[in-house]
Amino acid sequence: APLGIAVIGTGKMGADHVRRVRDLISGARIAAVVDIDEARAAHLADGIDGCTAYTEPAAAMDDPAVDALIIASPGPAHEATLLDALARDLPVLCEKPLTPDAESALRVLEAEQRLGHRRIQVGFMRRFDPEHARLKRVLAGGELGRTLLLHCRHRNVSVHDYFTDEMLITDSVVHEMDSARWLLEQEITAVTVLKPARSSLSPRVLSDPQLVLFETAGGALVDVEIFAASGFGYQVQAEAVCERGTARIGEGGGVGGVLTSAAGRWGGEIDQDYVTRFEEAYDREVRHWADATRRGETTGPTAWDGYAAAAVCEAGVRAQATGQRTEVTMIERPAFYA
Ligand code: ISE
Repeated sequence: APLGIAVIGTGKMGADHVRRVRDLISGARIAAVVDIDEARAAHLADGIDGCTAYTEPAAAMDDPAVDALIIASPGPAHEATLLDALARDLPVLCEKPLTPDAESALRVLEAEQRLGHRRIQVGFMRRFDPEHARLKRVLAGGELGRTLLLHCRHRNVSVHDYFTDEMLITDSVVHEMDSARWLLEQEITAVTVLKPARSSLSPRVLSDPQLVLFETAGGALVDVEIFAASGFGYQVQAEAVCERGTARIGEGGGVGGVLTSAAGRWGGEIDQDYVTRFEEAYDREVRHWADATRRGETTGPTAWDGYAAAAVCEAGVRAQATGQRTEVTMIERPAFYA
């Protein structure tokens, strides 16, 4: 029988995962959708054979048709849902962030360790992006030598009115926290945040753009430009500066990176959104998770990766508020996650 998946939280990302599982993932089906907005869940469920709508995550977990969960609710709701899922030994693909802070992430880590086997894959989708995977292979191959610097740019077209300075760190730069840890295979030890003059075009509550600097355990430096209301496009770029050369991704505008010449201009289109820029990454991520789950395995980014990112976020938020270089506090990596 196909893997019965419940998608919890049917906002932009959750609804996209529902469509993805329904249309693209063989061996899996949407058995349930959950949203606090009852009408929204019911409307989504209506279009899918054998799919039940719920307003409570636990009710979906107790549905015998549900074998596994995709959590795409807002970050603050994740901890309770994850603990309920672990109590039932249900496999989970949890959108980032694992939880919004290190303390709650640690509680999730401890619960998974008590269970005795991994059940959580965290949705750091960049690890499944073909460009990021190629960069990872180049750096891991060792021909360029050690990576000394990683320059990152992360630009969104715009953000919701409820977006805050803090969310620039916890919602957006959290991706660079994971990709830097993954690409460099080092933990992040300290964070500094600098703010240039704010763009007069950015939402009034936001100091945008910002520059976030990570120091790593191996002595590398990572600088991240986060520009949430760039107005022009969705861009994620990275350039590793290594002892014997550089490696860089994200130059094409996404959308296949086609370069056109016409009407006295050259260039190409730029993606406007992460749902399209990382479409292939999300497809590969969910397929990878569903396939592993059907084999009874859990692979991909771990709850430890989610915890480490949460610990760096905490330092980042403090660094942003104080203007001071802030060291990251985290526990030693448990052998369970070695
Ligand atoms: C959003 O939540 C994401 O995860 C996107 O990848 C990121 O670019 C955006 O800034 C976040 O708000």
